[in-house]
Amino acid sequence: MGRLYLSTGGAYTIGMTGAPGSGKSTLTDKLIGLLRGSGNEVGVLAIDPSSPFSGGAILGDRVRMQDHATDEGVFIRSMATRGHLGGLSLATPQAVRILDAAGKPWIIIETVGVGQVEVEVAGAADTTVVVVNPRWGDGVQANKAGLLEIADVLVVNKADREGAADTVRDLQVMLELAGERDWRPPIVETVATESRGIDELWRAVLDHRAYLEADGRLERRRDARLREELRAIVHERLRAGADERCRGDRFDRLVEQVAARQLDPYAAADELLQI
Ligand SMILES: Nc1nc2c(ncn2[C@@H]2O[C@H](COP(=O)(O)OP(=O)(O)O)[C@@H](O)[C@H]2O)c(=O)[nH]1
Ligand SMILES: [Mg+2]
Repeated sequence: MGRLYLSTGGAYTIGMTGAPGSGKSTLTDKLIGLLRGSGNEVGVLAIDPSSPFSGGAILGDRVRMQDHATDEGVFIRSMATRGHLGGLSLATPQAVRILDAAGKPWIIIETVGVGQVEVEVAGAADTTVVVVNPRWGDGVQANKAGLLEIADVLVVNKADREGAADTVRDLQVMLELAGERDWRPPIVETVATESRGIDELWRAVLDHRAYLEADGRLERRRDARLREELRAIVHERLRAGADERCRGDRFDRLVEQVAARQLDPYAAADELLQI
């Protein structure tokens, strides 16, 4: 991973997040089609927070994007989040980095926008697209989950269903209440299954990219991310080191001494932390 890093930096990442079933994979599939149509290669990382053995969503993603499965210009990787050392927040940038080093200029990261870590990971893309559906309260749910805060582009997918206009209005009101921002997230209505609104969605992504690239914002965003990643790596190593110290004979002996009131736990910790 260390060596790969030096060959990275060429990719632009797009995060797709929202509730399960909101249409992220279908939208991703359409965006892949659009990008391939203009000769661009694409890497896709579909992150499923459940176990690889429960299958469900991962199989769903595969089925949804199978049109592109045999296209050499597209690389789709489904990734379960369990079993990764350091969890999602470390595993995702690593996986993105591989696709980046492989020369994919566009990388789409699909994550379920449920849970703090998932939302953080989704917000770590260059452009974050938040997908909601026309359902009473869907926008409110997204707001509660912190998704509106990380949204650069808002999508009301399944606009073929009743209430899309109401949901757009709800989102507008919530954005206004959230106060002034340099970038006002555009709201795009889509019907992914019918490829409707996909061009508008892509236009919104490109507009946001142009905005970021205009005066060093993209660099600052990426710097902040690197800072976070470096911090996470150090945390992870220190945590592993701590686990290492908290087992074995020396640890057992100290526990006994603490239990016998010969030593207090703080002094025992001091001793464990000495080299
Ligand atoms: N009616 C309608 N159904 C859609 C639309 N987009 C996706 N779906 C369906 O919604 C379901 C979930 O879609 P999927 O892309 O797997 O959602 P994900 O879990 O967010 O990735 C699938 O059955 C899709 O066919 C849409 O715009 N309109
Ligand atoms: Mg999906």
